[in-house]
Amino acid sequence: MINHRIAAAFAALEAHRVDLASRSIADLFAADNNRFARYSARLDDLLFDYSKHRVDDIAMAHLLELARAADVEGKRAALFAGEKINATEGRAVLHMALRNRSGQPVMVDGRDVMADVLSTRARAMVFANGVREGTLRGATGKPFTDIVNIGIGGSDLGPAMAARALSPYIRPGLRAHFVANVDGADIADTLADLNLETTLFIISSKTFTTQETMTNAASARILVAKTLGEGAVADHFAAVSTKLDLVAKFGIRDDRVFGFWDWVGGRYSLWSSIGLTLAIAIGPAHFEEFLTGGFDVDKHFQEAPLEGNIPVLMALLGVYYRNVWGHAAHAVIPYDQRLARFPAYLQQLDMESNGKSVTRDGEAVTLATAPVIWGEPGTNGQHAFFQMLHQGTDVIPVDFLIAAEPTMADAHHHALLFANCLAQGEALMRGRSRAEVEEILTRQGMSGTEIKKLAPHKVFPGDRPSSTIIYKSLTPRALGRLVALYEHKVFVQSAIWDINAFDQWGVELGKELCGRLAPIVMDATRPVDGLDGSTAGLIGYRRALTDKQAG
Ligand code: G6Q
Repeated sequence: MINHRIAAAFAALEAHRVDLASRSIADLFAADNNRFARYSARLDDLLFDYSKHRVDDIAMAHLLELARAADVEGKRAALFAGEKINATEGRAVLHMALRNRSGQPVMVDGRDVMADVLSTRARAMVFANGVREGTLRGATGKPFTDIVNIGIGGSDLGPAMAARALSPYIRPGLRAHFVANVDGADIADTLADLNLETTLFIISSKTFTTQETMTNAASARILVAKTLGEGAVADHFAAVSTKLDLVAKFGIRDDRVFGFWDWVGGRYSLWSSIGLTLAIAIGPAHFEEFLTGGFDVDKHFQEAPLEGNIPVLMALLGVYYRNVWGHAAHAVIPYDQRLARFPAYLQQLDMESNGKSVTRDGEAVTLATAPVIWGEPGTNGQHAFFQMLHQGTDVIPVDFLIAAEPTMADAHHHALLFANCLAQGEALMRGRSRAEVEEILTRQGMSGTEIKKLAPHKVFPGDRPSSTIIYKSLTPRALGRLVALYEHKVFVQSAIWDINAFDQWGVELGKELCGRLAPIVMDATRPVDGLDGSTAGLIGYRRALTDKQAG
């Protein structure tokens, strides 16, 4: 049940929406010369521009009241204090400890965890340096050139996204690869061009039981043993996990195992030893800068007043469009090619965290929760799905992400990239009216009949909202800030919707059913009785296509 104050804030927002719906965003700009300055917030060089949204001071006041009514500040304090806010798993949520630069303790169950955090990281960084410098080598004495991270979900998406984002920082001669899918094509294609003698595998799995990761790890192990000999396994594997006993069984040497803790959720684990492949690739110093970027945002999130607090503003605008305007999707479009995997990373962060239908107390939610998060880099998207953003029947709020200057790329290209990014935000916001279209076509000398036919197709409704996040360049620290901003955005939304953002029970049923189906799929003599008609039919059809006897 949402409390009376929250209900009142939503009612006020609903009532005010009617008023705002009759005013265009362009009108809001016309009425306020200072709108850009007033509707933007900064964190060092990072600027969050939210002036192109359907908000005015009244809407923002209601949204901030909503945050207070939902006790976002109290829930934020509980998060940072290490309370077991992930109640369904009985866990604290303290990935912020991994990037804590304050010198202050971080308490879990009455114990400061910082000493463990720092010593584990120090060990991992020594290992990373050894691989980079070639003091740690493969079984045949050659230095490593290729690092293959085997992991999935939270043990893959973050490091893979970040390694791509920070590719200019990767040491020449080193390559980072990521194998996730149980589809054997993933590992086969990744290894096709690699020399096993110079390849290091890092098995990244919090639980060390995940089907996909264990299957890929076993295949890699067999291959290494077959090609280089069983004795080479110890030299070519390292692991990141919280389950040290299971890692030992796999045969990975103790000094090549890096732990983390159950208070680090999978999709929040990039900051932990799960970042090992990234740390090897970009080096410990850059990895530390990435952590510092996360800490910058933790400080900002805790200290900035709500009205200038970027993750809070991002969250409130998201709630506003989801619950007050009824928009069911949210696009994240980086005008930064190296952030190509950022939308996929955010899909997990946002949709696995907030894709819930019950409140923390287990009651049905009364408000819609996580929108569909999607996106691809600009300008590519402009030549694909932007048509729908501009003229489709659904309004999809957009986050544009762009650097002020390129990181090791051509300045001329970047100027065009930047202009494209701004042009899209402007076009979404301003649109083009029927009268404007008619005037343009008339000027082009088109006849009245032709204009009548063509004009409707050239109208852009406009008033389609977007935020722009701009940062100086995509450094490790800037990336750390971006990731942490979205983490806290997701947290604030969960606080308003009163849901647990840190469990993921919705992924379990499919795993369980797969456990039941896999033996039937593997053995064509097993009967399909008891399965639903479609599942049984599909198994039968596969058996027929693969020339096996239906059981
Ligand atoms: C993330 C989820 C999930 C998890 C993967 C991999 O929050 O829990 O994506 O990261 O299922 O799990 P392991 O690291 O345990 O292999």
